[in-house]
Amino acid sequence: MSYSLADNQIYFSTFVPQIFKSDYPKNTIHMQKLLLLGDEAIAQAAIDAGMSGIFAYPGTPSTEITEYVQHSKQAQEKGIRSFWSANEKTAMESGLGVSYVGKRAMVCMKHVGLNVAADAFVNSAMTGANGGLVVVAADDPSMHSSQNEQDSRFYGKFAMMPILEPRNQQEAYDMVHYGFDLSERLSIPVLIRITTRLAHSRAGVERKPDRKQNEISLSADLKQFVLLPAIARKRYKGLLASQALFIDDAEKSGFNAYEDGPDKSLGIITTGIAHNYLMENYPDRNIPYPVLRLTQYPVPRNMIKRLVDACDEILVLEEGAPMIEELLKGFLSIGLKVKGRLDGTVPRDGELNPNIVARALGLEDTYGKDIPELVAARPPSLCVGCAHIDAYNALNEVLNEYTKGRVFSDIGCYTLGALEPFNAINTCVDMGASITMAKGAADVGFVPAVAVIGDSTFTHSGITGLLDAVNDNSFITVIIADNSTTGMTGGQKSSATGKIEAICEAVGVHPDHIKVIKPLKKFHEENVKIMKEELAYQGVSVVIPRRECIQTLNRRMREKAKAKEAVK
Ligand SMILES: Cc1ncc(C[n+]2csc(CCOP(=O)(O)OP(=O)(O)O)c2C)c(N)n1
Ligand code: SF4
Repeated sequence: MSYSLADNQIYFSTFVPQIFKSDYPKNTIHMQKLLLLGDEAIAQAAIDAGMSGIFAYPGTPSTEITEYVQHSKQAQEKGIRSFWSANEKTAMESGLGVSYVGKRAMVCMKHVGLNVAADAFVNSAMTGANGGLVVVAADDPSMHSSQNEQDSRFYGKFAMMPILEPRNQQEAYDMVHYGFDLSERLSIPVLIRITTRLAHSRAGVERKPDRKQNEISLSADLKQFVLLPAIARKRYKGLLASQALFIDDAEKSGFNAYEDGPDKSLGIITTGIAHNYLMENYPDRNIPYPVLRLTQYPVPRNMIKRLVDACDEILVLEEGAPMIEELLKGFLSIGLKVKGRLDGTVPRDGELNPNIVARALGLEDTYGKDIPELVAARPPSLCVGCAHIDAYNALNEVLNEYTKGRVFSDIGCYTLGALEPFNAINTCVDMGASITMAKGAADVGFVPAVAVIGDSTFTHSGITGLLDAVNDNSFITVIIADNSTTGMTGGQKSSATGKIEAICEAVGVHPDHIKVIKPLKKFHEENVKIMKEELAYQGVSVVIPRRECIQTLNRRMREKAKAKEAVK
């Protein structure tokens, strides 16, 4: 991590040792203060706040929240359910089910996962919550490991639900407790939006007392979750009326704060972690300008008005899209002078850092060093011995007989097949798009069209696409690269394991055209022959290269050896 966080430095100075993942259970039981990643702080808070279930689909930078709960002895003792769902939508709906029975649930995903969960997410604002429901979306500005840098706050605003955006790990912990209470008090799901730096940097976190889980208790209104038009219309009016309460809460909760300063030539608005970047530039903590620190939405109108009335110009520092800045500027940008991402004071894209903030304030850069060339120029690559390598070597040989550009791929480790030396794939858009894009292309005459999809991605969003292809008898070959795990995000359990052939057959793929191959060098010729035959087949065929991910295999072996050692 190239930047230290001003507020976090205070916590570090009061805190002690480095804690590693393997220490979870020990720490969660005996220590009141923990050194935690932002993700872990959220997980620990949910455990302490009486959560009954957590549902998620892995995705950087959100994955560690659910992993922490899965490793926590305290969570086990409290009987907390935790589950890697098939995708973000099923996770969101399971969380809503927990809320329906009056218990507390958390649902976690990366920002693009919210696109997948959007139907359930937006409608959950209409049903409202019964037990506390907290949805965590982890955004990835600068796209460290994502295909876009969309800002999840827009989803919260769109759904008209309260959003919490912590500045630091302690606030992340506190906001989970607050979010569950708010959700139950105002009967609404709450969105917590974090970004990569907060999710993946550590700070000391002080815990709150452990809270019991809620008992099962249904809503007094048994029609609350029935969104038939007549009911939905009433609920929508209720949601609109609640906005005033949500704003009032944002004005009064204490998470948003107005810090006055003597120089009124400029007023600064920070959102979430941007406040830390501002503080980095004032180590003595004396900022000359008034600062409005925003971490709870809807935007607190009175606080904004106070700052605007007091200052000549406004600088908006927000991580992600210029959401508040656009709001203040208005459509015609008349009157109030607002600086930020839209006028170039701050770069339009990418994450913030203390130096970007320094430049916006006309200060000298003070932090960070350039990343050494050796590290900066290091491209990602498939692990040595990865099964995807052997699958691509076979596929490339078969496709040598055709014109280029025929492989529609998906998102996972196998996407690295786009790079040298493989140059094996031609698309990567969103989870599941491989099969459906191949179908579209094949349907209009681009034959053979090949889809490459991983096992976890297949059960996330590939099955319905395969059903479309079968129902329309599209001429495609689907390669389901089965390494029995969700490799790209660190080897979580894959919903597909042990089920792929049965799923394909159930969807309607002819059993004669579901072929399992072993992606190893010694089977190369045989694998080429099978792929060649299936590419020539005029219908839907599936080839499943199956060999475990090297990383999970090694991990299993190490654990086995350790267990053996412990028995001796
Ligand atoms: C909607 C969405 N959710 C989550 C992710 C994060 N993600 C990227 S690839 C991937 C799964 C990869 O697993 P698999 O398909 O089995 O391929 P592998 O990496 O094991 O080769 C996940 C969860 C994402 N990019 N988009
Ligand atoms: S983590 Fe597993 S699937 Fe991903 S590149 Fe490495 S061996 Fe292949």
